[in-house]
Amino acid sequence: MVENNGLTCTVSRYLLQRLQEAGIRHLFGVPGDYVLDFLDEVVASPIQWVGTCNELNAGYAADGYARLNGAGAAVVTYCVGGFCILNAVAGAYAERVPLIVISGAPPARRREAGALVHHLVSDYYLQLDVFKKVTIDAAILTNPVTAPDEIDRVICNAILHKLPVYLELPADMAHAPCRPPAPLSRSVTLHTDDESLRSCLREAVERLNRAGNPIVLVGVETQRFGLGSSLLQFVEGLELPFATMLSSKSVLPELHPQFIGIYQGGWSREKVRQQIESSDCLLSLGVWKTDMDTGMFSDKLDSRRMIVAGNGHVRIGDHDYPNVQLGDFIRGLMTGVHPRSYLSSHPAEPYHVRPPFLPEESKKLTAIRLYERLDAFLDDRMILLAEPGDSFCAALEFHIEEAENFIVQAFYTSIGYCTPAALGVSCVRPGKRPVVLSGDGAFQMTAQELSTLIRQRCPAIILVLNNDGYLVERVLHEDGPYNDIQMWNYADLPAALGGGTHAVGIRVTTEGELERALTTAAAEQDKLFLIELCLSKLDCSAGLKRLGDAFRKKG
Ligand SMILES: Cc1ncc(C[n+]2csc(CCOP(=O)(O)OP(=O)(O)O)c2C)c(N)n1
Ligand SMILES: [Mg+2]
Repeated sequence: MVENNGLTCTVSRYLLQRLQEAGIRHLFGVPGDYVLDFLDEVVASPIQWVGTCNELNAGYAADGYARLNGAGAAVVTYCVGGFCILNAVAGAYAERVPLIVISGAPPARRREAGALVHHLVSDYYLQLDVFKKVTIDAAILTNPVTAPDEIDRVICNAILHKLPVYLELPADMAHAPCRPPAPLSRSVTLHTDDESLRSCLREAVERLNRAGNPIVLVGVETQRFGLGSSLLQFVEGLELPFATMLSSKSVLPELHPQFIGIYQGGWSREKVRQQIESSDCLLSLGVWKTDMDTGMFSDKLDSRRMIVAGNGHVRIGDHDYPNVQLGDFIRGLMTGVHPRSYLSSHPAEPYHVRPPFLPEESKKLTAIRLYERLDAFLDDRMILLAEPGDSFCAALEFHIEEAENFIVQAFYTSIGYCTPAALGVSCVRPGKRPVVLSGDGAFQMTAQELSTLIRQRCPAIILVLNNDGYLVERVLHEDGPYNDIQMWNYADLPAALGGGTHAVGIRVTTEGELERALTTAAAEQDKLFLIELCLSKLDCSAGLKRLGDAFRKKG
């Protein structure tokens, strides 16, 4: 009978099919009775289920996955799971990551009766209402006739806008028959107005050709919209110098001779700051002027000398051009702008050369020396994930060549993101090795996910900076007891979590020990390593020191 009506699919299978079309091969999450029927369909599908220790971590794993894959998804149960993943969804919204959340829910008969079922908070629409605030689109799939269209719309919106979405699947809908998926008719590219594009290109090309020292400032949006390769073609074709920011670090290769450094307002290296702020035509592409990217708004950029493109429009001086997508603008600039001869007048500088590192066997480990060594240790087969704290202050200075080899939550800055995100990264890029650089405080937030990394046989390298507490808070403000945390034996954790011979914990206190730990980790490619790096309580990178000085100066 079902066949006769053309209802050859079920809502679960329809959803799984669309997830696969979005490139999703793994689903992260925690089961609960309201999603078990859906999960049975997941395990019967080609999508791999990756159970995490809690839903927040599933959200972070799916976020890490989405950053490299174009979309990621997590499955949770009603409210207890839904509200646990909420912080990860808020982070994905702030950072523009297409994270798809699928939540189970009580069946219709309970909802319609207003029954007091387990996990209910107040009314049956509470979770949907809350998620509407942190997603671009959200729906409860209450009707199998409309569910396919709702699924299509919601998933396309995630991919189109690079923002999270929410789908609630009541338990009785999982096996409900529905029409099978037809080829997707929705567009997943945002619209550019041709006339607006032509006009802004005319003015931009004219300005760039007239400029004496044009520079491209590359922002994070270029990465979110996958524009790295067009951008590289553009700056190379025209031989334009470029700078990146913390959130867009490594979107373009950092050993490139046209790379001038990372701009972070008044926190930048002096030479980079001067170059950017004195350019007579700064082409700002997809820049978000966040506190972290502008050195707490200490940037001094003169909008009269700028071409600013991003978030669907272009602004040149005081002229506004709406409805111009960044990719179309960059591609348009490739014709019309005259190439420069930047390289002949600017030979590559020592900034582009990695300094050799010579360890001193029994010298106590210090932050500066550690970061110097880590910079040399990283290679193109590793993806570095750096936590807020001294980790990302230090990582900012590392030389990273490939766009996808650096992941940071530079705007939302929720500590604890990186260890679970490494799980997602490892699933989506099995040929690469995630390297997490985490403070001890950040690590303690989501440390359970080490267990899933072990279970999934992820050969991650987790570097825990053991400086006995919340150093960044100690540096930015007068210290207080709220910055202290329990001292863990971090290196013992892989064994305690059942790591066996596959997961190794190493405690490092000297330069010699660091050398041996890194050499072993590099040699044993298929094992997970947790390397505990013991540092003095107030020892930090030059970057964090600069940041602390700037904060204190402001008072
Ligand atoms: C989820 C969350 N809670 C609290 C904060 C505030 N916060 C920012 S950095 C930090 C301390 C980080 O300490 P640690 O991870 O040990 O790094 P360190 O500063 O020592 O390098 C805290 C608590 C945050 N960013 N995210
Ligand atoms: Mg710390």
